[in-house]
Amino acid sequence: MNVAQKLISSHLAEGEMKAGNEIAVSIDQTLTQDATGTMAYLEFEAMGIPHVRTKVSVSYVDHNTLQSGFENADDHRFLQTIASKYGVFFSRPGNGICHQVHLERFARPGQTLLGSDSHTPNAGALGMLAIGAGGLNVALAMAGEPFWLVMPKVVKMNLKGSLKKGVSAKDIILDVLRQLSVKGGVGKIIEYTGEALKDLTVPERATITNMGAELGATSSVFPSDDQTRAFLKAQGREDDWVELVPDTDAVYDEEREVNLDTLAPLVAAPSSPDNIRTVQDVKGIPVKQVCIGSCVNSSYADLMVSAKILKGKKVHPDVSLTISPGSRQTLQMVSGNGALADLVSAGARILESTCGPCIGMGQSPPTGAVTLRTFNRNFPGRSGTPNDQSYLCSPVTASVSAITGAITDPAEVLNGPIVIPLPDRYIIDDAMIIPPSKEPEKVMVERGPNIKPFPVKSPLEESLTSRVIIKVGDNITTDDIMPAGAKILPLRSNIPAISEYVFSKIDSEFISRAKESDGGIVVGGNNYGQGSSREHAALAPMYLGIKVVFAKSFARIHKDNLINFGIIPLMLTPEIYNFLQEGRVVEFPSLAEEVKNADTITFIDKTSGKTFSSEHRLTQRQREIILAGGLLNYVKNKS
Ligand code: MIC
Ligand code: SF4
Repeated sequence: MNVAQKLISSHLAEGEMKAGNEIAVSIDQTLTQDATGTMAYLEFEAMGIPHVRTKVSVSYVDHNTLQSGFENADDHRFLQTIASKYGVFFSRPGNGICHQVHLERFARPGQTLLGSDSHTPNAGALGMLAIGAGGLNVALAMAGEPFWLVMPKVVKMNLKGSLKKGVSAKDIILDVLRQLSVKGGVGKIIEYTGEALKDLTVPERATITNMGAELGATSSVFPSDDQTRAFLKAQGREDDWVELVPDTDAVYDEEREVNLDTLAPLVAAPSSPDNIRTVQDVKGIPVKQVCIGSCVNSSYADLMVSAKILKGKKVHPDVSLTISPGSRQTLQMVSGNGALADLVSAGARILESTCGPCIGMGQSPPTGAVTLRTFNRNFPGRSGTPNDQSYLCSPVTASVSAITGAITDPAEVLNGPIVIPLPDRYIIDDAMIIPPSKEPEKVMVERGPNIKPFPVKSPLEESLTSRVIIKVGDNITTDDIMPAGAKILPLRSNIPAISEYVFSKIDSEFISRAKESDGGIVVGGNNYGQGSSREHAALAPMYLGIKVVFAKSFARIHKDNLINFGIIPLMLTPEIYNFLQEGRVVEFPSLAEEVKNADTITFIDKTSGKTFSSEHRLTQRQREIILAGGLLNYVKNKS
């Protein structure tokens, strides 16, 4: 078996491990972050279970820390008190980005992790099966339920050779994105092997597994080997180490490779993480902002690389350079050894250890300007500036460019490779991780006025007549469906309020049409709903009365979220895609009956009387969830 199969088989709760089959895996650990966590804990609370049933569950606050009004502060109090009551560790705001802190302090080789954030596979760097999912799935995992997924294919990604001057782990994953595109990982686990692994540290591996999310992959995983052991030892957790390597005769569904010897520094050009160019291709483009940080590139080594490059230099007068350390541990390390002083003296603006600019929480770039970011997503407008020009790159490329004021090839300007050895011992101080209460019955959950009850849906109607109220193209992201940013993110606990922003960035009339027709139908292209795990991209449309989403294909997490909230995902042929223009009214005469017993759903165009049918591709379990009106109803009906 390969590593992915070993992890799945040791956690298999139901089903057969054959690619394409629906299987259930038991979950050892969960993580939530504040922007998805408030809903996840409201959902968990609604299940009436007194204590989480996982080995470890952690609630992080890292997205919404701007606190420009009472909303975020109220959410933080809610999250802290509910964590304490139900047996969840609480990582306080300021302690760091969930994926970075989880890697440092909790992730364990051989275990499973389900997180309500799409970059949860970051922990796959430690030989863990780590999967991103909607908040409701994470709530169920906290309740001890296994997680259902389609058994992925396993891709062997062979890393040959070794990294050369100016080239880093980020360039490896950008190369994989060049090979596979933002939909090439759907239904797959990417497993890394090869001679290059012996030199790749766990934080470097995490850069690679993190951005597997941009491939649409179910997860990404590295073996657990000597590098893993060294990292855990430096984190004072050597006892958590177990070896986990593929069998010598392991079989994979697909094989690919990246040759590190010939790899050049790369960027993802605007506005998709798979729009890959070599830095050589784009060098010389003037840059007005450089941002170093986010869960993909904010480790101790990432910041040290920047500090080494910037030491004794000054940031270009046209560039605003921001640094967001991934965790308090990282910040303590670089402040203790003087590297932070080098960054400050070069002119860097030091931000909190949070997601910050990655999710549009401040630091939107100037109009028309290029922003160069070490982040993982450059979806249109995500930075907060309309028509933004956001390039993604490694900390090495970002740092050399911050000095020159233009995109610069580090392979050309550096004298030699910059090697940052793994420290023998990281600074270990878990004071900002609060363990759950020993007297949970005494804990009062605090709820501010921003926390509104969870909306419930009724069972699926027998028939439906509805209007197409929006038609979009390929690769629509959850940022398009339910934008984030400093104005909208604080409303994550308030579905009625956040619903007002559905599709607002791409169609300002959408909401009025949805209200006029009391809901409606959404028509999308390929890879609909790529990106985030935010269930709000399904929950808010459900609240608006959307019952059906047609698409040529769906991103995995978003499709699950639609089903979880009782919205039917229907497959489109190119012919039906062309036919379903905005404004068309269609009738589904036997909706519930067909969801229950048929593989296709019939619908009739009200103007021409023409009849069509679309595949739903729902498993038996998913059919029942849709019929019940969503996963919460389904679970309640079962118990
Ligand atoms: C993101 O990177 O888009 C987020 C914000 O981390 C999301 C989660 C969210 O929307 O809260 C993700 O990737 O799942
Ligand atoms: Fe936070 Fe950005 Fe990572 Fe999402 S991708 S968890 S917003 S740092």
